[in-house]
Amino acid sequence: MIKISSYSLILLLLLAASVNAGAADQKITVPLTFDDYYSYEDVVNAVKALNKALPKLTKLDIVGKSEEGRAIYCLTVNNPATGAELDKPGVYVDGNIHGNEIQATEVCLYFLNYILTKYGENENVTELVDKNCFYVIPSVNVDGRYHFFNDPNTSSSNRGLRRPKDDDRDGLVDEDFPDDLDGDGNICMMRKKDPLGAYKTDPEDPRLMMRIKPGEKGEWTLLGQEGIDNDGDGQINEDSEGYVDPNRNWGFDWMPEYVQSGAGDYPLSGVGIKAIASFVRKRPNICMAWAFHNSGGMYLRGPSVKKLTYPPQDIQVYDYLGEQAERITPGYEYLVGWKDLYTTYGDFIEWMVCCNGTYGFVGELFQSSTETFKTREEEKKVKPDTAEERDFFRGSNEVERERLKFNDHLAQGELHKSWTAYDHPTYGEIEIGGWVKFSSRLSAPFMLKDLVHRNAMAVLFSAQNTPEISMDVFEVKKMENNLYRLRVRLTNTKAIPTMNYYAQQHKLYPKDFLRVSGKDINVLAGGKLQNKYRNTVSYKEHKPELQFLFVPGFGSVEYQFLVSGKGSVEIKYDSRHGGKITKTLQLK
Ligand SMILES: [Ca+2]
Ligand SMILES: [Ca+2]
Ligand SMILES: [Ca+2]
Ligand SMILES: [Ca+2]
Ligand SMILES: [Zn+2]
Repeated sequence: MIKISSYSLILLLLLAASVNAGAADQKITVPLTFDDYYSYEDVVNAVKALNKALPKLTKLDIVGKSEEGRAIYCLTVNNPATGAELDKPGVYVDGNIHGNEIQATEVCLYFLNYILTKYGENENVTELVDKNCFYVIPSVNVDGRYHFFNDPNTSSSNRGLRRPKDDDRDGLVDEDFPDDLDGDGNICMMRKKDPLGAYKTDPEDPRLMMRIKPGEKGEWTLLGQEGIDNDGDGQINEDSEGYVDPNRNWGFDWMPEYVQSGAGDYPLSGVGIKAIASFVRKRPNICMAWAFHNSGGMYLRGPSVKKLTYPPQDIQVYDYLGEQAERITPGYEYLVGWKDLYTTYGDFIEWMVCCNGTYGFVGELFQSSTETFKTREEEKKVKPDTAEERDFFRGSNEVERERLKFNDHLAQGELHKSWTAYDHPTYGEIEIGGWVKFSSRLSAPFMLKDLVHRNAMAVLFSAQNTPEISMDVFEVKKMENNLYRLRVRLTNTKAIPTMNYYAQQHKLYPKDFLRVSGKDINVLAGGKLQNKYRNTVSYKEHKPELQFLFVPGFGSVEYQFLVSGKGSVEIKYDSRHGGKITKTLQLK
């Protein structure tokens, strides 16, 4: 009897769940809106809605599944009328590889929504979509996103992969998460009144504490994040989810856990990470990659370690794109990973650049400096200008006081929880309070639209600069009876070369080729035309009909062929990143 009733209850629950899922489906329509954050389910419904609204321009793939079996979606944007996917420069964009960095997904969704809804209306966008193929994975760490929305968290928890790991080596895995003691959905901080404590109340704002000076009397001891000792081992919150950092688990310059924390057991051990790697490897046309994160207001390029160098010609390309991105999003800085931030091993963008030969940027969204409550004049007196000043202010109450004013007057108190009494099983009488989950690294929703638009435009600028190649047979000269001289020019009107210099240096894949062929012709000689006026040519010794080359950004290359015979001649250019062009002509 009990069995039957609980069974029917489950059925009812399932039914209710599917009705709800249907309702959520209907809720999200194109154009998407960006006035609040999308949950994992919302993201799935959003990419489905985009795919459904523009079926000719889009293809929706499940790239793979996560550790917990959630689908990782990629929406591919390609106009088949202007060519096949792999024949066009590929631009890859993803976000939310760190589960808590949720607005990175909104940048991806905004970018998709923008190019798809403006297609056919806006000339620049139409041109951009016709020329490129876009691969957009809005949420990489889908488990992290799911748990960030659905579980109590800080703004920094649920970053990693859901690969259980015994952090405190007690034989149990993930057995002591922080606990939402007061049940408000956030993991905040705990403090206890203590005359021997190292902190006292900040006289300017009693919600803040500051370190006591030597000799001063203390008032508070900080007890860390909200939680209890779940496994009774004497420690609190010592073993929560994971930890494998999905952005330290890639295949280039991977280092084990004792060198790089969060590395995982071996490269690409994350199941979703491996699936994305395979997906990318099947798309050799990708020449530009973006990965969005959420801390600091930066456009970062590699190298991510000091010992690695990029060729200077690649750095010119990065500077061109990075400096423009800085202008598009005022306040963001274009920086170099290892030098300006810190060394990382096994990160995604470095894998894109150094294994796949793309260009790549990490977009670190969110700047706390935009959360201001001051006039410009007042702000100048407080806001740190230089990196040294920023370091000085970091962790000081100067910045925290400003954040609290923003919380009070622009978010009406929703970002910070006031200290409230709680009876803790281990610590006794304590207080719980501090910043809530949807604060700190996340823009207040009213600021979201500006953030996603500017960052999507930085991606768009790089996509406007993927190789755009034209072929010009600028001379067909009859030398004598059946001997002809052909001169071919390949021109790139954009900044990104058809093969980056790092990929050439490390022979990551074959160069572009230019092939001259025809049924009744014979290519006697062929090579790069160094100077067309002085007729200097570097002839290739073997197989002169097939030339290996690349076309630099904002530049051109010229080739010369000596051909005997007559009739139809086909000249074919084939490039991973620059597309394919074929021209035919008649020798007579
Ligand atoms: Ca453990
Ligand atoms: Ca763990
Ligand atoms: Ca414990
Ligand atoms: Ca334990
Ligand atoms: Zn991140």
